[in-house]
Amino acid sequence: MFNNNDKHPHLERLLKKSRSIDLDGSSRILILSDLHMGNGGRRDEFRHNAPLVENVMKRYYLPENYSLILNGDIEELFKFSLDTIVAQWRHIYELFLQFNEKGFFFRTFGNHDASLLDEKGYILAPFLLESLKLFYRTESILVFHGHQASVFLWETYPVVSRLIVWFLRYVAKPFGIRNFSIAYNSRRRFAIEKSIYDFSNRAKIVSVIGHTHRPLFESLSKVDYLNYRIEELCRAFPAAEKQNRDKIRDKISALKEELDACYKQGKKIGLRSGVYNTLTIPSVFNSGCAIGKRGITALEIDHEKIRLVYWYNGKQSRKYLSDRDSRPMRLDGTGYYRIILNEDHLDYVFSRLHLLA
Ligand SMILES: [Mn+2]
Repeated sequence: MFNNNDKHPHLERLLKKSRSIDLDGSSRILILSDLHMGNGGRRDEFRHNAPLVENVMKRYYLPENYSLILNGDIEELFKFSLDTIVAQWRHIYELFLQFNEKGFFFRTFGNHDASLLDEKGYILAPFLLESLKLFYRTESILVFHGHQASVFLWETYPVVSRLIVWFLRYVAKPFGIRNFSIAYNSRRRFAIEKSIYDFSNRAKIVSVIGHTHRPLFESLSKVDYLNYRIEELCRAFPAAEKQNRDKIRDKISALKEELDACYKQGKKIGLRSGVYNTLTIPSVFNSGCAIGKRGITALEIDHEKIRLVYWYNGKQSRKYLSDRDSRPMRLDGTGYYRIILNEDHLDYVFSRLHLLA
C-alpha cells in the first residue's frame, strides 16, 4: 500500500510550473475553496451561506488588508451555466475583485469549474490559474484544488470534465440521473489526501488543497486532532498539580464528547489512522468548504502564522468548542462569529516537516 516509487506526475508538474508569490513577515492571505456558486435557486448550494461569505469578506478580510485565494470549485458548472451564476452573484464577484486592489487575488480551478478555461470574457479570467506557489523564506506552499491527485480520469483532465458537463446538463438532468459525480465516500477522500500527503512529504513542501470538503490542519482531520489532544492531555495528567488535574479532566471529557459526536456522524479517521505511520507530518492543509450547513471553514496565513478558522451564524449554530482556549470573536454589527480552530507558526510547520519527512 505504501509505495515509495509512486510518482505524481501531475503534482510534480504543478510544483514546477506554478506562478509564485513571495510571502513577507506581514503577508495576510485568506484561502477559501468550494463555494459551488449556482443560480440562486433551490439547487444552489452556495445560497445558504452567501450572506455569511459576503459579510466576512466585506467587513473583516478587506478592512484587515487580506489578499484572497479562491482554491477551486468556485462555480458549480456541472449544474448551472456560467451566465446565470455571474448574473446571480455579481456583488460577490465585485468583492473578490476588490482584494486585488490592496493585495492580490487569484483563483485556481477545480473539477467543477475547469471548463472556465474555455469561457472567453469570464469576469475572473485574468486571475485564473491551476495552482499558485507561495514562497516562505526558502520553503514552498503549493496551493491547488486537489482533484489532480484523483485516480479518476474524469476529475483530472479538463477535457473529460467538459464531457461530464455536457453529460450532466443534457443527459443526466433531463433523464433524472442524479449525483453522478458527487458520490464522495470516505475511501476516495482518503486516497486523494494520502496521495497528496506522500507527494508533499517527498517534495518537502506544504500543500494547501480543497476538493474533499474536509478541513485538515497539519494533515489532521478533526477526529485525528481530537484523538491526538486527548492522548496529549492523558500524558500530562499524572505530572499535573491537583487544581490543574481538574481542568485537564474537564477538558478530556469535553473532547471525548466532541469525539463521540463525530463518530456518531460517521466521520472516519483520516491520515493519522496508524496504518502508515503514527507520526503525522504537517504537510497537508485543507480549507474545507464554504457550503457547510452551519458555517464555513477557511485558512488564513497571517504574519508567518497559519490558521484554520470557522465562521458561523451565532443564531443557528451550537456553541463551538475550541480546545485552543480561543474564544469566538463577534463580527461587529452582525450575528456572525469567527473562532480559531487551530494555529501554528510556519517555522514550526516547516521544522517539523524537515525533521520528520
Ligand atoms: Mn472539487
